[in-house]
Amino acid sequence: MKLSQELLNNLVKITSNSAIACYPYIGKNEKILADKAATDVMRDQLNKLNIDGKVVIGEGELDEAPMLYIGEILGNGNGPQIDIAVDPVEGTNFVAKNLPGSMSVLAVAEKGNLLNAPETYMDKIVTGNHIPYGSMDIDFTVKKNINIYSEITGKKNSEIVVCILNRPRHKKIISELKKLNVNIKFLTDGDVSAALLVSDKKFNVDIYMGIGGGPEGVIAAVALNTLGCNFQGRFLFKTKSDKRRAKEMGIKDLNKKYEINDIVKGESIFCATGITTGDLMNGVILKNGKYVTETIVTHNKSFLELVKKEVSIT
Ligand code: VTB
Repeated sequence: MKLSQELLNNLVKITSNSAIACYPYIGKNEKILADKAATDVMRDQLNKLNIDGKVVIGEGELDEAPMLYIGEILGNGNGPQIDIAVDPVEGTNFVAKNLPGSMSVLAVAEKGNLLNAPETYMDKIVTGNHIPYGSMDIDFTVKKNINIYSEITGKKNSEIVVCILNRPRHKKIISELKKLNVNIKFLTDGDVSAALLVSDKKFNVDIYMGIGGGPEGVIAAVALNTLGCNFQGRFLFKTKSDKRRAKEMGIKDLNKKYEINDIVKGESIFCATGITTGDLMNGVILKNGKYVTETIVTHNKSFLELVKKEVSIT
């Protein structure tokens, strides 16, 4: 394996430590400080790894440093060449307000195997591995997608749960879902974890849909790939500078619909550590002077699927 078990263990430690770095900021209404604390730890610890890494999904461009920026080189250079996607704090508002569901996230793939994506919105549709590939499509109407889902699963509309970000841009989709008598799970933020909720029946989410962050879509796709779920997305480029930036990053067709295989290839690892407790995992706990964290990990080549790992750090 090119991405070793040692690398995986190190990544778990890094997201754990960046989650712990946020602990003092939970419920302090300081989302910028929380993000900076997590980012500093993530950068510092990634730089110590035996990797020749490059950030392909980050939090902005060079001029927006100190965030981990697209194109930033990480690691000591002595190891595998890898592409890195970072989201030091997914759900900064959740940390600031002490609400459920914030996490610290890293995803890696062999060099050239993770989509280089700009910071823009993405229209997404995500379903679990019980739905055959290609059944549903972001270009179908909401009604058609729901009908297809209902036919495949035998569920009535009133038994289907669709998860979507609660945003004005989704007014039309939401009103169609209501008309169809489909249940809605509204998100305030955090569509990386929301996309993963389709992966297991216990989360009671059938479909994730709507417009969220593009980087978050790419990161979620790494985990969904290992889990055998379906993900389709299309970037939305509004301004001229968005479009120019996308072209510079190698995106030729701005209207392309991305399937998982267009986003991540080869070996990949996804790691997410809870900061505040959410649907997927517990948040950071401080007990007897030790921090205990919970991380979910996927590694497609070792068939590691949503394994939870606990790390204690004194
Ligand atoms: C989502 C959500 C993120 O951004 O991607 C969202 O998952 C999209 O942007 O947690 P808007 O808030 O502008 O709708 C976040 O909320 C923050 O990165």
